[in-house]
Amino acid sequence: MFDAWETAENRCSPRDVRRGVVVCCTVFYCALAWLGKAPPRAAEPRAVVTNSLGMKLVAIEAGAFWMGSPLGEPGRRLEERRHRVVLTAPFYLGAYEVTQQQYARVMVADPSEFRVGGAQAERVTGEKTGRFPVDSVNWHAAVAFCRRLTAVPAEQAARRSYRLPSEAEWEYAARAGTDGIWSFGRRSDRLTRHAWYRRSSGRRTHAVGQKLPNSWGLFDMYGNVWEWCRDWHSADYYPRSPRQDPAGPSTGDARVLRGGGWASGAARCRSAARLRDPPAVGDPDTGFRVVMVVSERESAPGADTSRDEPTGSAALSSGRSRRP
Ligand SMILES: [Ca+2]
Repeated sequence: MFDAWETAENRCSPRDVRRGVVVCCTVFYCALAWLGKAPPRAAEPRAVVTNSLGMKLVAIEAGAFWMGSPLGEPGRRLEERRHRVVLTAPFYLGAYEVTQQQYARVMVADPSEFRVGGAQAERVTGEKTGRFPVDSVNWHAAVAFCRRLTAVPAEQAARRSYRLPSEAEWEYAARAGTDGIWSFGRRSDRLTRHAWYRRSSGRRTHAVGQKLPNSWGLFDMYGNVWEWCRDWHSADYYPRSPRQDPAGPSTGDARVLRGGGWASGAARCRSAARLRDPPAVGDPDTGFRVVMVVSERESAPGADTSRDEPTGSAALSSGRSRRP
């Protein structure tokens, strides 16, 4: 009988062994995820471009994902209806939020409250805030930053243009291939390792890039400052949004913000959490990061949100939000 087991037909082939390993690993990881103890995903090597301003931008591939949150997710709001989204074009996304130093070099002025001379200077006494995220920036000013950066001769020569991310692009990047509450899992006690938020921030912003990134190399996607997206906000948009490259409603009275900020609770920092603010409002927990697109054509295209951008002082004025 034992001889029979030793026949070539009955020996485990290398393929059988590999299958066994894959099955065991899958069961193991599913079990950990079910228990909320999924190990952090290893960082995936991705192309990073450094532009003429010193900003690092991470290559994000086209792909599909589940946008929104499932029924039962803690902190979920009705507007987060889960749906499938396909992004058909690759893009680059800032590895960090735009900093005060970068903003000031492009826009000359800096609206930030968390800096010397700012309205909340006493909270950052003795600190160099150049690498803190720009705060108190309204949507119009963020769009103007993208346009002016696109017009920089070195960026034109490299055929690179800048804009705000669409809401779908932002969530796709924040999830980094995951579909849970946060890219690192579902345990809120781990958020302090990834985010400056209500329980970890000391009620102020912090230099970008100090917390753990997600597996695509993106820092501070949760917390520090809320990040403007390009889209108009509508609470009932998801059920009617196109599956492919959704760009938000055609009009509205508020723009989308994502990721939570230094004053936010854990629920507001979820991958699916949405916020809205009028575009002329810039709160001290509001900033942004940029998308970069490299053109194949001879001349780089301009930022594509100019139709909504006012000119002059209106672009830089800042009010306070009436957030829900
Ligand atoms: Ca952020």
